This record gives sequence, structure tokens and C-alpha cells, in this order.
Amino acid sequence: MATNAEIAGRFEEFADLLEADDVEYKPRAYRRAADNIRAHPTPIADYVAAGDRDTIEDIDGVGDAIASKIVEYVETGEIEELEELRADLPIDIADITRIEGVGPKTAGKLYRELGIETLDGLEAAAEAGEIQEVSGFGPKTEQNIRDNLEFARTIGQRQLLGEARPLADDVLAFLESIDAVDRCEVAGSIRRWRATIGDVDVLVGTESADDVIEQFVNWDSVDSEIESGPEKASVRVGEIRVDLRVVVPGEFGSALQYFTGSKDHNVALRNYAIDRGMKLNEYGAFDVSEVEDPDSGQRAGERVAGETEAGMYEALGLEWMPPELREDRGEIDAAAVGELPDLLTRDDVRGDLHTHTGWSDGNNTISEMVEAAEARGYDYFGIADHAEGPGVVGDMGLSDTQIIEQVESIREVDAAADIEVFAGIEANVDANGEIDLGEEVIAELDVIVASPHSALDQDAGTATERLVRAIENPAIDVLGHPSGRLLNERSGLTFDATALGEAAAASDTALEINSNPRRLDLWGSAVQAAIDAGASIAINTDAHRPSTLEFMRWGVHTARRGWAEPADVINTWELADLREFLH
Ligand code: DGT
Ligand code: CA
Ligand code: CA
Ligand code: ZN
Repeated sequence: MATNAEIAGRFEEFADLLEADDVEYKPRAYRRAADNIRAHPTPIADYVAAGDRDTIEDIDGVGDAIASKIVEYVETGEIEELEELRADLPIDIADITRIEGVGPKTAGKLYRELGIETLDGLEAAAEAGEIQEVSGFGPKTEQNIRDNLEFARTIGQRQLLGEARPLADDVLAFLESIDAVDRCEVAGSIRRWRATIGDVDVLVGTESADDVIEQFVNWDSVDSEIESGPEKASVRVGEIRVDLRVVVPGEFGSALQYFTGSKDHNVALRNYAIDRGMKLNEYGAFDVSEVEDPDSGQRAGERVAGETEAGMYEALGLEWMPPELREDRGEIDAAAVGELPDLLTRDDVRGDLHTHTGWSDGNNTISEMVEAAEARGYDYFGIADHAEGPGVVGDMGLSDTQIIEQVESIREVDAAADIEVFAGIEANVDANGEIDLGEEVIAELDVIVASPHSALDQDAGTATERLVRAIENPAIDVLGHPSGRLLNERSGLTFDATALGEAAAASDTALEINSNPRRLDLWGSAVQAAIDAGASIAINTDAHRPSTLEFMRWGVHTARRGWAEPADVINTWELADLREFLH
């Protein structure tokens, strides 16, 4: 059955094609509906199945016409109007609009003027110099397209962690329900919590491989089988490929270690083993010090580990290490001397400092957001709606006067709440690293998050200077989503994370891990560099509705990829300590 994400995807494509066709208003309505469909907490296809049309129309932005299309799509797998539009405009719009600076309108024009339908067609036209001849375009546009082609090709092929991990959880729950499954676990990049995922790898230990594989490929959620054999099978669920490996229980640990990766970690670990007369592979750890030709067979030598993953590391005299650390960024050396970080967990988090309400572009009242924070057991919670400024769309940003009004409302909610509610703002770091807030406003606010929303194409040197300048501004408490990247959409700023970390440490400004799965900004290696330089981190959700306070899950695992311990993260601190930091 169609997932909410798939339904939303159809309306996004619909909106893009309508916009390419120069239709007004409708694209906006379809995008708004798509956002709400995507965020809807329960499967909309279930309402269709139950004939519950009213509940569908209750979704924000979904009226009679859109509801009909949802029903049509769930029931037939197509929307006739969309099919007609696709026939009129045979553009691979999702592909072409991956180029930064090329939106649906441009794509439409390129199709009408030059017949461009695909990324390949676009590249050919750019190489031939045809694009700069189109009226309204010029050499600069053409150059921009050339510069961004390579990036555009690499994105979109990987799934967001936030979409792949819930599926992986479902796969695990399904496998655990099979009697013949002795042990199962996710492996690969998803177990390491990478921000984007090529495919979902799962591993099963069982004595009955055939049985497990047969049940796996026949799982209800599977859309198609890609391949299956005696030890593995691959299927497609929605847009995601799931790879299952099946091993005997005695080799589960070694297979789990191998298939978790990363490749770089495995290479470094294998070399570490070789230096110690050991051989490591998916079948076990083998002592080959007495063996003449260790490569004479996969299982040559004396097998000393393989049943458990911890045993594999122990065989090398190493502590077991959390999968998030396995990127060959110093974890093996640290494990060898017993100095792996004591990574933070979700239970360490006491609050969230960057969330939005209907005062700017959020969906809920201050009270609703605070109640949701209370329900999560937080000790404190920060509202940080958008201030007006560069990169903030339309009139959704708050003026200084409106900020003062909102602060009063937040104080009222705080007085009635069981938890501490901070009055904050998300200010805009302009191209020079300045923010635009009056002194009086700054004095009233508890937390100032400042984030770049514009001029995201600066070179690394300029961007580093700009962000350091913001970090050094004594008014700013948290540098929000420092790069401004949107995964699969735009690369955002590049910068020297160590320089940011040093500045942050010197001026008591925290660097944000924005937990929105489309951002995960900062990311593991940058967090590690910043912490090494002495910086503190804030893990925030940037939630625009209560349900996305759950994004904290992605932020915490990203922090773990950056070697963060609880003390490194300000929103694990006790209220008094945090207050002092913010002061
Ligand atoms: P992905 O799927 O692109 O997000 O990244 P991974 O890390 O999940 O990579 P994948 O699915 O190709 O393979 C899963 C794991 O299996 C990988 O992390 C390490 C291991 N692996 C796969 N191929 C090789 C290889 O050629 N050499 C080594 N050492 N390990 C490999
Ligand atoms: Ca994978
Ligand atoms: Ca794989
Ligand atoms: Zn922002």
C-alpha cells in the first residue's frame, strides 16, 4: 500500500510540473498538502481502505479535490490528471531540479525552448553553449549548471536516514517474529547511523536459511524481489533496497562486524589484525601465527572468535566499539588504549533549544509545543521562531516588536508550565556574519540561535570567517545549522570545522546539530573536529510541530558519530549549568 511519503511525493511532482507549466497558486497548495501528508502520523492509505473520507479531508491543506486524488492514487496507483501532465511535459523534473538554482519554472522553460527532458540532455545543452542563448538566461546560468551537474548526479540516489531507519526497524520486527530466526540485527551504514543510506543491510543468524529467505521475500511490505539465493536476498520496499544476509548462528558476530563496516574501518582493523598474527573476515577471527599460508582458505588457522561481535574485537585486545564510531577516525587506536569516548545516549538529553510555533512558520501554539516537551520528560525547552531577515521567506519572520510580544506570551506559558521555558529566537546570520536584532530585544531573550539562511554559495574561506564572526558575537548562544545544507538538495556552506570549534570554545557559543533528517547539520566528522577544538554542542530538533520533537533521535546518533560525551552537549546539562552558559 502507498505510504504517506509516496503520496506526498506524487503531489510534490504534481506541484513541480504545474509550476513548470506556469500554473499559478495550485503548486503552492499541492506542496502544502504534500508537507502535511508526509508529516501525518498514521498511514493515510488506511483511511482510504476504511472509506473514511472525512478524516482525509481533516488533514491541513487537503480539501475535496486533493482528497479525491489521494483516493485515486491509493486505489489505482495513478492520478489521471498527473499522468496527463506527465505526457504533456515529459521532463524528469525531480532529476533536473536537483541542480541548485534550477527550479521547476526554469525546467519548464528549458523544455519548451530546447526540448530538455533529462539531466543528460541538460548537460549536453550546457556543453554546447545552448543555454546561454535562451532569453532570460546567460553565461552565468550556464556556468552554474555546469558547476552543479556532478553534485546533482550523486544526490537522490541515497535515502535519508530518517526515512530508511523506520523501515529498518520494521524489517527487524518482522524478522524477529520468524521462529527460525535465532538472532538478527541491522548492519551497514544504517547501523552506523549515517545521514544518508545507500541500502538497508540486515543480518540473520539461523539454522534454516531457506525458510528465513522464503519468508523475507514474501513479507507483506515487499514491493518487488530483486534477487534471492541460498545465503542472501534483496528486495525493494518503496524506494528503498533491503539486503538480507543469512549466516549460521556461530558466525553471526563475525558477519555482523564485517557487514557493519565501514569499509575503511574494516580495512584498518584487518591490518591491525595482520600485524598481530591474526586474520579477520566475515567467518571469524583466526590465529594464523602457526599457519604457513594464511590465505590458503577463508577459515585457515585456529578460530578464536566469531559467535559474538564483542568477541571479534576482544580477540584483538580491543574494546567493543559502538557502530557510530566505525569510520576509521581514530577509533581503533583509542580502543587499543581503552580510551573510547563514553558516548551520550537519548536518556541524557534534558531539553531542546530550537523549536518553532505558529508565531513564525510552525504549526502549533507555544502551549502545545511546551506540553509536548513536558510529555517527553524534558526539564527545559526553548522556543526559537524566525526573526525577519535575509533568506527568511515572505513575512513569516518576526520584527523586534513582535519578538517582544512573543516573549511576553512565552513568559505566561512558562509561569504555568512544570518545566523551564526559554524565550528564544532564530536570528539570521547575514553574508558578513552579522545579525539584525535590537539591543532591547537581545536583553529580553534567553536564547539566541543564529543561523545562515542566505548566501550559502560562499567559498570556504569567506564562509569560515563569516561563521566565526557570528560565533564571536557575545549575543549569540548557539550557531544554528552551520552549513545550511539540505541533504539531496543543496550542499550548503563548507568551512573549517576546527576553526569554528576554536572560536566557539573561546566565546562560549554552542554549535548546533540540527536533528532534522533533511539537515543533520553539523555531521559526525565536523562534530568530532569541533569537540576536539574544545567546543560545546547543542542538539536541537528545529521542530515545527510536536511530532518532530522525535527528530532528537537522529541528532543524538549524529552526535555519537562525532564522539560526543554528555558533557560536550549543553542540553544534557542541568538547568543551572545551562542557564549560566546562556547568560
Ligand atoms: P551504503 O549502503 O552505501 O550506505 O554503505 P554501507 O556501509 O552500508 O555499504 P554496503 O551496503 O555496500 O556494504 C555493507 C558493509 O559491508 C560495508 O559497510 C562494509 C562491508 N563491505 C561490503 N563490501 C566490502 C568490501 O569490499 N570490503 C570490505 N572490507 N567490506 C565490505
Ligand atoms: Ca548499506
Ligand atoms: Ca548492501
Ligand atoms: Zn533555520
